[in-house]
Amino acid sequence: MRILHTADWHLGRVLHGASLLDDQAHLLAQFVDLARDVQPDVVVIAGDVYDRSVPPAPAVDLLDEVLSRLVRDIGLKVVVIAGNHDSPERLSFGARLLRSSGLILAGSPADGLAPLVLDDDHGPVRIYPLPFLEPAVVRHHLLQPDLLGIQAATAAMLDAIRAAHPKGERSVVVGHGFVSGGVESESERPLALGGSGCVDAAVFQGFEYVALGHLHRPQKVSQGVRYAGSLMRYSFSEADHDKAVSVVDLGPERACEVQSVKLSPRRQVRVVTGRLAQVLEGAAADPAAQDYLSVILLDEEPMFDAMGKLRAVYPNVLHIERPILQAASGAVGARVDHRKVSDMDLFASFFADVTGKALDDGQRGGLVGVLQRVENAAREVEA
Ligand SMILES: [Mn+2]
Repeated sequence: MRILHTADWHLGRVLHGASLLDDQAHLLAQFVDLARDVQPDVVVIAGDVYDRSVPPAPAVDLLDEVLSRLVRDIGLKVVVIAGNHDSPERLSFGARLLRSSGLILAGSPADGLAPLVLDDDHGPVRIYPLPFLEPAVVRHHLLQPDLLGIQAATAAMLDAIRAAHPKGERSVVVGHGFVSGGVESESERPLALGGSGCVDAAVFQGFEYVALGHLHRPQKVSQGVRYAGSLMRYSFSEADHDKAVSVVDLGPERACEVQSVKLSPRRQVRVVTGRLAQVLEGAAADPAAQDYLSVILLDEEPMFDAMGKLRAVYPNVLHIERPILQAASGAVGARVDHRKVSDMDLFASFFADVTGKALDDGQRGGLVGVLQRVENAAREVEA
């Protein structure tokens, strides 16, 4: 039994003002080719298909095209679950009609109890599509008003699945959430305030494979419990992630074999560090000058229009960071009322903010002269 596992496509995502839709389409074209090549028994997309509950129309169009190619053109079975970014109702529009075509769209916890049943030489395999679980929705669905928190809600849903699962048959769960032991990045939206969004990996005991979505770094949490990772890097905090999709081969026994396949992004999301002059100079020999960049500038001097200069050579610079300014503003500390600060102190603080250094005696002396001339000029105007 072969499963092609992917997650977190976040279609329609905007990174620092740049729409990533063309990049997503480029990667999904490769994904469709891969699916045609490896011929899985099922493709699973483990949630956060869209970036927003009301996705932009071109994102809906793209998903429509990719799903039609997989299901209609190649004849594959596809299981899609809603993640915490998706609207369960909108994502599962038409689900009852589409199921007979081989497309399973799961939005409600009830869908988790309606598995896709597949067969191979070793017998049946049941694929349980469990969307992101809101505890309130699970309480209502299972009529268990005392279920509090995502851990309890997930455990209860999995118990219901186990109770209905025929003994001796193999089973796969598709899920979306934060399973403890996984490593986070900056672009996953917290599932619950205060860290209670975490689910213990032990609740998945007994399933042959658990195809997870939510965490953006591809990773194995425990035996048979895996995050496929996101389609591409969705924040600069993911600049060290090697994105991939997982080809999972499930044998007759518990063990499964996983192969990671990398897709090639049209533009990479990465971080460049250096002084402005170095970065500008390096750009000429950079074959990937179209990448989406965050540039960390190490210069201490004030600079004019760094973004304009960088974009002349790296057109897709999306963000500039200057550690020296952050350090300086940290040192200035609490906000003060500038009307109560002398001109000298106000300028000294501005100078420290921009350069990270205090005014030296010579500079202070020079400034005293300038301030005096300004004051004299102002007095003359008043008189
Ligand atoms: Mn998510």
